[in-house]
Amino acid sequence: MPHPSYSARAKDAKNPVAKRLLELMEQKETNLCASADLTTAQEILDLAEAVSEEICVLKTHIDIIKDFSFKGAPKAKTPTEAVRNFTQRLREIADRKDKEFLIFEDRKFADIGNTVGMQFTGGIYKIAEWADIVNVHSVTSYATLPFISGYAKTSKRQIGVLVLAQMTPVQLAGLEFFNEDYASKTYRLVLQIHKSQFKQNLNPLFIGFIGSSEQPEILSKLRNGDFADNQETREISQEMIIMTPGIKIAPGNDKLGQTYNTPEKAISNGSDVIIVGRGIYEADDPATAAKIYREAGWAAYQQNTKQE
Ligand code: 5BU
Repeated sequence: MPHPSYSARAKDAKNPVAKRLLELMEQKETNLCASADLTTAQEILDLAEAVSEEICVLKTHIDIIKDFSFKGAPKAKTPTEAVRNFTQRLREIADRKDKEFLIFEDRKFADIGNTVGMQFTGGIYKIAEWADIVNVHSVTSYATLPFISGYAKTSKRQIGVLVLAQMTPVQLAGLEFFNEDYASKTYRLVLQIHKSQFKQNLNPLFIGFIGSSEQPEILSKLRNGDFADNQETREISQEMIIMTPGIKIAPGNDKLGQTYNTPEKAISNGSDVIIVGRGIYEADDPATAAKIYREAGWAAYQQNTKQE
């Protein structure tokens, strides 16, 4: 079944980050998120520059960076200042009008609310000051969300939260943790909170899910709202943006269990944004690789979208 376009969904999106992302995807004609899993600030800034025209989102793991120095960085007296110099520079690259993209810190929060509060706003990373999007594990989201929600209400920065309904890899030591029951519970929890935040005139925090194309039937159900218990919920779930890691043009596995599927498979089963790490940053020419992934993702989107 063809899906509504990103721009049609942008009109209904209640979270400003979701709205901005959907608009940006349509304007830039890209549903590609590059995952910058590099360990020096300079490499990440170089990658961000190289791929900025091809992407709608850059995904980071701030806690894998071992060196925060970069060319032209102001002098930093403390680790917190060194990190802030880097995140400010990254934001400058992300906010350039013609090449804009959003920043997604893939922190996968999973603790009690008080601890997540400190992880989100504090430490040396101060994620809340620079990330547009963060993600949380569904299994602890009941505890983490009130904090992020409270922060979003008082802060001027807008934030969107993705919840892990699935993960890659799905199988861990032969046990399937991320099954249909897990995805369905995640969906129902997210939609329930999303609707109640909206009805209370709060900015809903959720913008969608992490979904895996390793289990395409579950991904499709997330997209089509098949886990909804009524029509209203089903319709609202069209706003939810599904992002999918584990993407490579050549499907397969890595040595540590990561599983790869193609951009076409992810998008045709209902994903909105493909997340590509090593397929881009390990390529001889990351800009060209990003262009190839962007074109593959965009062609798949056009094939699976209702013509307006
Ligand atoms: P890769 O090099 O394309 O395999 O990198 C995938 C990235 O996506 C990497 O940063 C992972 O931490 C991240 N990831 C994932 O692989 N699976 C998941 O379910 C989630 C994130 Br959420």
